[in-house]
Amino acid sequence: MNKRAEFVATNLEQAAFWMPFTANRQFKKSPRLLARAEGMYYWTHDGRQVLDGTSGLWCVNAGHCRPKIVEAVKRQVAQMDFAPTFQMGHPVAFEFAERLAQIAPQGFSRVFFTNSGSESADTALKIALAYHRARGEPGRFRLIGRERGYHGVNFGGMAVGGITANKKVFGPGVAGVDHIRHTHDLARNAFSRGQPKHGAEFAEELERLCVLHDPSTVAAVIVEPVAGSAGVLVPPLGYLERLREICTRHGILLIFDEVITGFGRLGAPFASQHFNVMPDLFTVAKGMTNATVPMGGVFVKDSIFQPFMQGPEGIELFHGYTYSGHPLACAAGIGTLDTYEEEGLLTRGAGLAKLWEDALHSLKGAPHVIDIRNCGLMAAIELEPRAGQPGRRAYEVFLKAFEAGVLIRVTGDTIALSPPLIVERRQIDRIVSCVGEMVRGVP
Ligand code: PXG
Repeated sequence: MNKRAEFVATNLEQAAFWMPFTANRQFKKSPRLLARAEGMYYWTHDGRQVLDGTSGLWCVNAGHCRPKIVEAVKRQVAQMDFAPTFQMGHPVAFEFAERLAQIAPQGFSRVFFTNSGSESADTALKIALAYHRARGEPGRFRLIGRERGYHGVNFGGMAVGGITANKKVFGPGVAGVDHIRHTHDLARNAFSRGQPKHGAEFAEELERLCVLHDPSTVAAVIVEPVAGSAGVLVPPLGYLERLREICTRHGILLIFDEVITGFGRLGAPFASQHFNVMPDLFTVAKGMTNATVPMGGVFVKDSIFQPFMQGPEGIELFHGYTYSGHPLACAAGIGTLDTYEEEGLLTRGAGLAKLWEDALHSLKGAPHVIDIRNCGLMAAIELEPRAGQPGRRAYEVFLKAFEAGVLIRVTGDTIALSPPLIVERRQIDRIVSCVGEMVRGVP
């Protein structure tokens, strides 16, 4: 154990680090510490190998410490650590944006850089509002999200998000926000393989809200093509198409939050391509730089960008972050795209999806398992909650799996899986058999 690992292993109860989305007191009593990573694996501070079934937090799509990315970051940090992008520029940011535009769906010719998925969500909402104003429709101010949606933790994303725990102690939030219902429907769709058959009609709720609020007041609708944090909710067949139609009919912008689904997770570079439904804007982060350096972005269609360029001379969008287009992040991003391209990772999931689906669905019939969902290289196994202790059963599975050397995620009583896109068959088998064993082992 090195000195740093020794410090954290012995002193955690009084540690200064206020950990995010963590039960701090519980964690610090019995910490789980990761110290090294390579390819499909982490190693704990005491040297145990752990298979990464979650790509870190849905973000290390190419696997850990990939040489091209590491080299690109090293070169960049030595050459130019930081450069401003407000009324200044640097070549790496321009180059990365061009590379991104090349892999984006046709027509998404511009990208605005942020530093996280949360910032991307807030940026996309602000662009949507400003766009309508630039076109002379300033009355479009409403933002519509969806129950169980997750768009990060900043005020805009929190407001359109639909996970109660993430909102309830933070006040009234942003005005003019409403939500359509989620698409989870266990009664009709349990154990669906890929897109569930039932539920396209849930999109009609958008029509209902349009009638309620008057569609001419609605600026944008934001959804995750596949809801991630809420437990991998795959859109029912026809659902996204219906949302698209309703938005188009009423002049409402459709925003896809592709923070998880972007960069190959579903077997295509972006979910819009996988589902063949195009939004007007979409957000990314996570896999954009393989999580090596934090970064996010908002892609916009040319038709969204142009009205900004036709306004008065001067700054077209009063928005941006000190670190928008940070040189290290852009260098990491270029190294990431090189790696994705050389290894065909942005489409590799398509070839593995069936194997992944079959492996996961082999757990049907295991104790406690009430649903299994999958799409591309994402999956969820929903467990029946233990009476009076929601979330506890899945959390125990998570702890036991980690002890056994496999990292999974849990959200409520749902186990979520999203391995790096370099995953091999034997590793899929290991993840699934470990989860199966642990699920069978918990009361
Ligand atoms: N949008 C979506 C769809 C996300 O999944 C964000 C925005 C926010 O990104 P940042 O970079 O600000 O965290 C996310 C983040 C989980 C989990 O396992 C999911 C996320 C983050 C942490 C944990 O449910 N998604």
